Amino acid sequence: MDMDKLQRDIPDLRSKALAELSSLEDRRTLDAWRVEYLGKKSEIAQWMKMLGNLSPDDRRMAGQQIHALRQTLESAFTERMREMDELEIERKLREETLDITLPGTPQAIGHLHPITRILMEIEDIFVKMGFAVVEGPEVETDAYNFEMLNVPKDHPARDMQDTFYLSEELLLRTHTSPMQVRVMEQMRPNIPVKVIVPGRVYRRDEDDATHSHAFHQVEGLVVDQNIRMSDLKGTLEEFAKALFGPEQAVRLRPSFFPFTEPSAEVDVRCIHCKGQGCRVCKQTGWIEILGAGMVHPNVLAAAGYSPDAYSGFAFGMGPERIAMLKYGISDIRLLYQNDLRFLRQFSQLR
Ligand code: 2NL
Repeated sequence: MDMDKLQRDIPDLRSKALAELSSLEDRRTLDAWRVEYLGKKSEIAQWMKMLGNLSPDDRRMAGQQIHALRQTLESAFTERMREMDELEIERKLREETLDITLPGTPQAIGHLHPITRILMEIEDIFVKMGFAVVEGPEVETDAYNFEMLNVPKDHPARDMQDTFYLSEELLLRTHTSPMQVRVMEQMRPNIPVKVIVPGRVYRRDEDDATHSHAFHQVEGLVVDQNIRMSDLKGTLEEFAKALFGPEQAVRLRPSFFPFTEPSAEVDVRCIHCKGQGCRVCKQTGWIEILGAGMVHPNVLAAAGYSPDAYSGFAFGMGPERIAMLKYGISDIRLLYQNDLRFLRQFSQLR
């Protein structure tokens, strides 16, 4: 073996092998490279075999150089393998990626009915003022629905509040007041009585844009010693501000209900024109939202409270009317027809 030639061949082989190695892109050619440069028939292997022909000095020197070359090629090979494994993993990750940022299939989750939401809103406001919320039966007795509310059998108010009768004595309630009478009886002698009663009520009415044979009511009742008309007005003022905004004002106009004396219709500043006058408020600047009054002495007495020692106020409102005003609904029947084209308009409201 020619030492001089070997001195040229070793660096030549190194640069040729390394250059080739860096151009290889897959395992199969990489394997072929290993066979060619590090295998049994490789130049390096042949050189090793021929080392025996050299003088001891040359042999040691050539041995070291060949050994160093082999180590260089081996570690370059290992490094290239590792690089290729990494590329392979990256490729796999890229190809097998699941795009979890893709939006899912939306589920229709629905939302509350506008009447339900108004009821909950009204309840919230009165609960914050210390009222309890109670519900009662829709089937009532004539006694609780009429007699104990100062509406005897021959009273003209029975015409306006005609209802559906199940028998002489049993009927579908025309207001939620019978439950308030029951609460007064059950609470006695505990005062104060301070409740609101939301619920469905009935009237013998022909359905049209503003009437329904079944609708809702929220009534409130406070009974204690020294309850005055100013307590009623203050409570309703707070309610109006909470429901329609802090600039709201209320106005009481004299009216008549058989179960209150004195009685009043309660107006708020028109929520559309803010009191300027418009079609909604018929140019008055005011809109009626409820009826109220001081509990009639006969009603207090019927529930077992002496009118000399106790007084109270009561009010009643229709959530349908409030929803129609607030959302600009022109026909009450839209609220009962379950037409999704109508109802979906309320899905985004708070
Ligand atoms: C209205 C008017 C009103 C009452 C309801 C009531 C209840 C008892 C005693 C006295 Cl237990 N009054 N309720 C009082 C005045 C008016 O409702 O226009 N509702 C929609």
